[in-house]
Amino acid sequence: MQTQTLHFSRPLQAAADQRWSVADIEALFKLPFADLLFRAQRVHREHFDPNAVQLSTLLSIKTGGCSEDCGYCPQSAFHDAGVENRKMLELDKVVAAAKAAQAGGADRFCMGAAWREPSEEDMAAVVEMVKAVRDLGMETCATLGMLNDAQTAQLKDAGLDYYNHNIDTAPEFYGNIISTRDYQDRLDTLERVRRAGMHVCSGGIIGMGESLTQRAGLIAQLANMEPYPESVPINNLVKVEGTPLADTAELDPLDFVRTIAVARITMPKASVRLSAGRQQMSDAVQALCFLAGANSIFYGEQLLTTGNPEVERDRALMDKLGMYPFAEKH
Ligand code: SAM
Ligand code: DTB
Ligand code: SF4
Repeated sequence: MQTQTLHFSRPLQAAADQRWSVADIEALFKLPFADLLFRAQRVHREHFDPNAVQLSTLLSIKTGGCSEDCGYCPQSAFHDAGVENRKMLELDKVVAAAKAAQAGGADRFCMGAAWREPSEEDMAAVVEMVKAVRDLGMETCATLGMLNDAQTAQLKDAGLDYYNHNIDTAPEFYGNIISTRDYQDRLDTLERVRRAGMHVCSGGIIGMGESLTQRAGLIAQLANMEPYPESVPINNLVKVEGTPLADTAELDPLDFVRTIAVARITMPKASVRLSAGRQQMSDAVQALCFLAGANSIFYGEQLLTTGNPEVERDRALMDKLGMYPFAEKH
């Protein structure tokens, strides 16, 4: 990648009414690597303990057979990725998984479902799950697809802390990846989540063949939300055999690190989560991601249908880097 040194008129911390242009963000991406990381690290240290990492554990409460055609996703009914369709997990299984996650050190439990949107019956079951996980004293998160106003109110009442709903990529690239919904559908759900008073968790996937401008476009969409999401998962595409994106060209890991840094600079107070793709990442690249401002990970052997590093590997990595779970020190 061609790099350039730029002097920005924009202060380090943009005022609330300032919007990030795609060009500004693209210029950040093109900074020399050391300048970009230094700037990201400085912003990170202004707002966070740089050695603490927040741990979220994921559980797929309803797997496979989804009616959306997201090109990256092994759970779409449009692709044959060998994922077995399962009915919704029973409440006791969810509670057992949450207790195990808590015992392992996770402070947030995220329940994911392969739905375009939940039905009324689905919602009744999820509400019970949210209440039960909350009663354990964990933070709760769910990702269930599109929601209407009644559903966001139900989740808020149940005590849901975060709702994850990714915008995934830039608006211009969205149609290349998904055809069964449009960008505005995602933005509408996020707006409803915000209005209902829950924390917003929204991010995207890097390495789907998007251009640098489109990568900057994704970050601009997130950073210009008012307010920007409290939690921003940055996923490295997990290439699953049988999905349309299985043969996408390999992303340079340093470009992934750059994306984390740019997210940190443009969304200084957000929790930036180093999300899918960690299993394939070396410890060195993950360390660079933390240096670039990532301060949250998915913790536990499994994401939704694909693998994540073993707990032992993550514990060893944190020890090696002198890092500790956020919940242990705060
Ligand atoms: N169905 C709901 C939805 O789409 O919002 C919730 C579950 S969906 C699996 C949650 C997110 O996982 C997607 O928005 C996408 O960002 C991410 N994801 C899915 N497959 C992925 C893959 N192969 N690599 C990286 N991220 C992926
Ligand atoms: C997010 O941004 N990444 C997580 C979570 N939010 C729900 C999901 C990653 C899924 C990776 C593919 C899989 O395991 O099926
Ligand atoms: Fe369904 Fe979500 Fe997968 Fe898209 S990302 S196919 S909506 S489970």
